[in-house]
Amino acid sequence: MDTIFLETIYKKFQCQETLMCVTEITSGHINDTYLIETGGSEKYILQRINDTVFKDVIALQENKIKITQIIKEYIHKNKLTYDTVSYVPTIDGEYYYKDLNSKYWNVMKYVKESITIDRATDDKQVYEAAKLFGHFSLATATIATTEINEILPDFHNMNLRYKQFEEAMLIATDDRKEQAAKWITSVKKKKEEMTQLTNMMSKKELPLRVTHNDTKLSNILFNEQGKGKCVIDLDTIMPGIIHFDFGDAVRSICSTAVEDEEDVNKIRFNLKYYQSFCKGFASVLKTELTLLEKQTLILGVKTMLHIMGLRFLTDFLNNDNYYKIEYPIHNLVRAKNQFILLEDVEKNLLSIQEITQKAFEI
Ligand code: GN1
Ligand code: MG
Repeated sequence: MDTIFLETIYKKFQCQETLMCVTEITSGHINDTYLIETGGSEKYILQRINDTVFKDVIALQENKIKITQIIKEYIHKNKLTYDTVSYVPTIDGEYYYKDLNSKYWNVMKYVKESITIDRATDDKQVYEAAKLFGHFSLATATIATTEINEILPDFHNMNLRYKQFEEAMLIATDDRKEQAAKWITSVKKKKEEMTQLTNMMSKKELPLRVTHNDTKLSNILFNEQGKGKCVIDLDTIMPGIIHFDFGDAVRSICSTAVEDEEDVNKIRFNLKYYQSFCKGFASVLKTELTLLEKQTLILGVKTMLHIMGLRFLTDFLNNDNYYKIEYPIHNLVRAKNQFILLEDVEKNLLSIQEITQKAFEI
């Protein structure tokens, strides 16, 4: 996007420093994100919110402000060294700006001395990530789920995702269906097992919590010494079940490959990382989680791997109208990656059970 235009948007926010340089950050699949470097000591993140996905931006911003406030208080009260995202208001005092094309923008302060990681490279990072997501859950347990807007209703509801898959099958080209044939057959077979958590949630068998719903590794900021610093990307915070956050984090953190690795031989479930993740998560949440929650955590891992694969596959069948892609079969590669990782989880189920039971004292 044009720098002059981005500068005009930047100036609508209460940022004092002169804009010097704009760089696009391309890792997200949904919003358009830019790093703003300035003449002063602060840097900013300017983001155009995808309003096809996020239809109620005002409710979205309301959630983000509420959650950052709660996290700030939790960190202070518990004397933790973590940080939180901090949003910058516009000149008019709002936390979003609507441009002349009716597109919505928001600005965050860049968290100083922080780095992101796409693929875990040591146990310590994994343990740190787990603790941080654990604290996110404890911090947000201090407010009622009814205080949080349901930004994307049924986001992790498997019935909705199967419905969207079935609709995509009706309009998909023969060519795309042929390329994805193996995985189409496989998701059809797994429907019953993969819908179990959704059913338990509808029957209110699992406690509703405030969940982040996008707990991938790249949504954590680390400091340069590898210590977890801050949870970012607060877009999808909604009422949910702990499995969404545990499962989503494990699927991304315990993989030996990035989410769009094409070489299936490189995609494995790292048991050592899983052990570190469980240890870190349990160190914060062991007494908070119910027995049934703990007993079904592994189903959470399988479900989140499956739902991500299913959503990528559906988008491929829909001619890629949801996620940003960099090449024609990108979504199919992503889907296959998640399904292969799920197969490896299934192969290692006994060890995974043992690790989980030990860490959570089930
Ligand atoms: C999307 O935009 P990004 O990368 O934060 C998606 C998540 C998926 C993720 C997969 C609103 O998140 O659900 O887990 O891609 N967010 C939305 O990497 O659909
Ligand atoms: Mg996200």
